[in-house]
Amino acid sequence: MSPILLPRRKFLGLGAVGLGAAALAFSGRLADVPSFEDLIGNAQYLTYGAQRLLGRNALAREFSAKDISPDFKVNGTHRPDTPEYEALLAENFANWRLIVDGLTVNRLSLSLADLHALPQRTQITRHDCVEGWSAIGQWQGAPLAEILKRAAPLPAARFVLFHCADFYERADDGTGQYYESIDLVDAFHPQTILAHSLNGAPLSVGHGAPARLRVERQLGYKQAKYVMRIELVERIDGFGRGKGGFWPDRGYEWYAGI
Ligand SMILES: Nc1nc2c(c(=O)[nH]1)N[C@H]1C(S)=C(S)[C@@H](COP(=O)(O)O)O[C@H]1N2
Ligand SMILES: [Mo]
Repeated sequence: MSPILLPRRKFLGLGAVGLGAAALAFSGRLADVPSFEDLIGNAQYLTYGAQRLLGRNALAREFSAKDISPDFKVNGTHRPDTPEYEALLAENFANWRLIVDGLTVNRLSLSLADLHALPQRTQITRHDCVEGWSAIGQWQGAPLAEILKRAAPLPAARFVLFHCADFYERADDGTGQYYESIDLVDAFHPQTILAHSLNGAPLSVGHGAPARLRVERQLGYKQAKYVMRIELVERIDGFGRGKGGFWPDRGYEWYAGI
């Protein structure tokens, strides 16, 4: 086989999720499935593999306006209890800045107006929490792909980490700040957005104001609220307790595919 064929095929695969030229730099990494075995447990690796076979780029089901749940439960943190968050909230997030950094060519600092000025996507999807409840809501925000394209991930980047404003607990080992992470396949999935609105209104504090992740092929705990910083990293084992997220650190799977 010509050595040129394989990279080209990988690139064509990426095209299906709507990647631009920026993706070329890390296209080789995305297809490097076996290396995930080092980072996540064997059982999870099987789940991850199965999802890949079924097509990680497939879309989550979208609903119509009549399906929107009259009540969308607030779960986890209801209001981050830090002076920093209270100060941002008091100014209606005028001084909030979303930092995008780590393994990127450009470090971004985006205001809420910047987030609104990016290309937008609106989607009506179902949120499934492991605790056994679901709710359908209409989310609007900027595709994470649009944000990442502007930051331009370096070739070493493999995961996208979301640092949140809230401490869900204050554990003795210093962990407890909410965080989550996804891989680049999900990061560039067309339904993965940084949402600023739910059902046509700015996010309430309960639902993650001013911005939260929607990664629609995964469970509720992956939908990080109160996102303050998006960090591109090569490995996820250097954060929290090393499993890539607040709940993954406490026994839930890192890859929560649905
Ligand atoms: N920052 C942060 N994000 C979070 C949580 C949290 O406690 N803090 N809880 C998670 C869980 S378990 C669920 S089900 C959803 C709940 O989102 P909602 O409050 O908008 O329903 O947020 C997820 N994201
Ligand atoms: Mo949840």
